[in-house]
Amino acid sequence: MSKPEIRSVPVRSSEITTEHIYRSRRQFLKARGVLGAGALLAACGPLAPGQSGAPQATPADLQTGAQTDELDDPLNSYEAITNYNNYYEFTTDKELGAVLASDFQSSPWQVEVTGLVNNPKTFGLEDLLKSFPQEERIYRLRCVEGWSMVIPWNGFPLSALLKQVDPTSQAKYVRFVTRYDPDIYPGQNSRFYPWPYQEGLRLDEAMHDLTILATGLYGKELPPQNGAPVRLVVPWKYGFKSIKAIIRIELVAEQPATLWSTVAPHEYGFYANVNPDVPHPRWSQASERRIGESGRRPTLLFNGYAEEVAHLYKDMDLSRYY
Ligand SMILES: Nc1nc2c(c(=O)[nH]1)N[C@H]1C(S)=C(S)[C@@H](COP(=O)(O)O)O[C@H]1N2
Ligand SMILES: [Mo]
Repeated sequence: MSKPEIRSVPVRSSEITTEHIYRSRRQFLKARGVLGAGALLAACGPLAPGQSGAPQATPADLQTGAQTDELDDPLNSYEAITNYNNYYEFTTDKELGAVLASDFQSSPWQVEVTGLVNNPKTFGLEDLLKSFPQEERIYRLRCVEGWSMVIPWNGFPLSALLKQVDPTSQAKYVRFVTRYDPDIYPGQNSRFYPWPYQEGLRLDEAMHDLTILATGLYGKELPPQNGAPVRLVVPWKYGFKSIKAIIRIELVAEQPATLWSTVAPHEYGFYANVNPDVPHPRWSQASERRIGESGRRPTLLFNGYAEEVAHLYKDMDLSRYY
């Protein structure tokens, strides 16, 4: 992977005040990793794009680490995010997903939301885009294998969708299912995995504001290899929880089975919260390789989102769950 370049924007003395005010506002917005699409472009220079003297944002600027997450780490490039993937329905080779998924038809697409809900509903992709205001969320994605990226997703909180279907009081968990069709997904011909890919969250995790359904990245529609047309993103958990190409969301009473915990229950738990102190049985989780960087960096508890999510697990022994 190529190293992201940081472009420095020359600042004239007359602009210093503007720059200062601009930055503090941006720090504030960044504190939650939330910036609108306009802010994404504005982040490329001290003046708004289009104002005289302001550098125009170009697609290249969006890919060069000109913007950062709330911990001040540069975003990974569009190139890196879309050419280094885990998508076992297509391939187990991270660099082949982009190639093998390129013809995937993600339209038309429907997501059935069903189970223990008062208003079961099937959403077309257009309904999802229209009914729920799309936001940008800049999140770290930490794969259980020990690599990570910073990705600017577009999408909306899963809680907004769940509120529409109105879970009953029996609903305690949410189950997510990826499409099953071995004719289009070559990997689903492998008998080693219990297809279709399934994942699950506890209802309070699913309702947490950080949990989103992503429909795009870098302001473009979601590429096939990243889970088009709609995928889950749960930034404080290992990447395998963030299931791609969802066709069904089911509210259930019991903890659902997941693909990875069925394949290897001692290696991939249901909770799978990022935790540097709980090693995977075959490797340490204390550090990680940020794609685009050389060397390793320390892994953060809950992937750096502890302040937001630690309360969800106050009754759990964190050393037992991963
Ligand atoms: N349906 C499905 N979802 C999936 C996977 C998969 O193989 N199939 N891989 C998971 C894993 S292991 C990771 S790390 C992330 C990778 O997401 P990305 O390719 O967008 O970076 O997707 C997750 N979601
Ligand atoms: Mo992963």
